[in-house]
Amino acid sequence: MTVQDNKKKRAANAALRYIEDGMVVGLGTGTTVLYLLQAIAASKINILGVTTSKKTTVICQQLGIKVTDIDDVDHIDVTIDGADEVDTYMNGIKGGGAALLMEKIVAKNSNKNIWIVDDSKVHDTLGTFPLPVEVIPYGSGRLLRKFEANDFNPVLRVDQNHQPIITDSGHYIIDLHLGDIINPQTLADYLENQVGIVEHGLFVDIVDIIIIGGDSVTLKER
Ligand code: ABF
Repeated sequence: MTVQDNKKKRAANAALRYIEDGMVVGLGTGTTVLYLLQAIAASKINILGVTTSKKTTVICQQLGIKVTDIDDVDHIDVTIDGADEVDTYMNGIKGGGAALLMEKIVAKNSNKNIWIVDDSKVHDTLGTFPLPVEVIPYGSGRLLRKFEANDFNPVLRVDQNHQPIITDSGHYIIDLHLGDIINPQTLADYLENQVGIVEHGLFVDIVDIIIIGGDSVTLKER
């Protein structure tokens, strides 16, 4: 196991303290969350999971973690997810795993949101990680050109066959290579007003607690 994997696992294990028997728990996507799912399964804590991707649903089924659809619960006690980048204001970029739309739907419907990250994800300002934007395939070429005109350095995310990747919801992902994002909320407001954009990977004022796996575990709380 690499040093970074150890840090991810440390953060994931520290998140267990926020899960109690009988809770409805939003379950994120990514490798750090995989450590969390393994820890939940090993702990025998009885939860009802609401997943953020088909990938996470399959892992839960393999581990014996009960899952249900978001529309079949009246609340989500806590959601624990990863992130691609977090800043010192507790804003984040998510979507590296192409799950940002369902992640944001689950997060926005959760009583509490916790991110588990390794310390390589923490930066003073967002933007080191390219910002994923989920778009409708129809007209995505025009959006690409609009982003290019704005100097957003957009790249349509493709698979190993150079075909556009298709998200669980049937959309494309365009990654914006922006450099430092000085005002995430301003950029979020702009993106949310562009026709054809389904959702973006800026998570502003959403998370309550960030658990950072490093040489030890650090908590950041809003
Ligand atoms: C998820 O966490 C995704 O949006 C993001 O890609 C992932 C982080 O991945 P990992 O935990 O594998 O570093 O929210």
